[in-house]
Amino acid sequence: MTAPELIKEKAQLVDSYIKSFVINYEASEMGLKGLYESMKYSLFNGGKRFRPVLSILTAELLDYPAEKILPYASAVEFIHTYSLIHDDLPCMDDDDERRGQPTNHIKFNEWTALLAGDALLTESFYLINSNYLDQPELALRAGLELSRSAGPRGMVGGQAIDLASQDEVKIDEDLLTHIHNLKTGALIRASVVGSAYLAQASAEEIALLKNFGEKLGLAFQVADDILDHGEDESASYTQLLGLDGAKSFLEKLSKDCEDSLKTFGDRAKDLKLIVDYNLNRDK
Ligand code: GRG
Repeated sequence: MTAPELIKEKAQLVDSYIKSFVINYEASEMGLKGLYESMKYSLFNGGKRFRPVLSILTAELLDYPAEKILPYASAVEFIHTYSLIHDDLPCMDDDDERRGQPTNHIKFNEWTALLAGDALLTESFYLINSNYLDQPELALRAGLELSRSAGPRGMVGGQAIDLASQDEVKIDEDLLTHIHNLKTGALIRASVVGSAYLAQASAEEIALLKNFGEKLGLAFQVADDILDHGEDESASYTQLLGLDGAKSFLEKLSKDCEDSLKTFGDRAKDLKLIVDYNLNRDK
């Protein structure tokens, strides 16, 4: 199976699960109806589902069934979706388009977009807390990993440092890596590690997967910078290292990812496909 086929197959599982979950979003009250429409709009407008697919592949590597990890995988996607809605708001990036379509606040309005993001964030923990009551300790560990990765110690922190440093300091490679490890890398790492906890991974497996998730998270951002080369004015790896330098860095990170998977042998073949997909991705 090729990487795009694999991603498509697993992304369909995520889509079906999220669809079955948002069926609960039936509301007749006007304000609530708008809020739910806005949440659904951003959940279903063409995301690649990279993070939840990673959660599924991690679970499968550990012989934990895909269906059982779907609530956690979807929780990660809910957080990712919220972050994009808020990132597009006028007070942040002020973008009118995402994935070739109007951003949430353009399609609805600013307060609806703000609340849709808040609601997606809180729903992510509702998804975890309501679906893993049969393994409470592991659910707590997964929730801890996810909340750490999404909040001030992770994505929100990275976004804050990024915004605060834009006009003040010249961003060097160390600061750029720090920002991206938090802003992009942490959630990708949590999509792997939280899933590994729920799948009852051993301490040794968790350590290897932490390293894998961290390297893949940064590799995802470097690949993004390479794709955006020439389009974006903000600090990036291509700006700091040049296009060829960024490509070599991406190759090095991809090799590190594969090294952390070595112990798993052939069981990690699907995760290796994802590393390869990211190395060559065109969107
Ligand atoms: C607003 C708290 C808060 C955080 C925003 C994620 C983020 C932090 C900002 C988005 C801007 C950006 C380019 C971040 C880098 C991470 C990244 C490449 C996001 C896009 O992820 P994809 O490619 O998106 O997985 P799709 O559209 O496929 O879901």
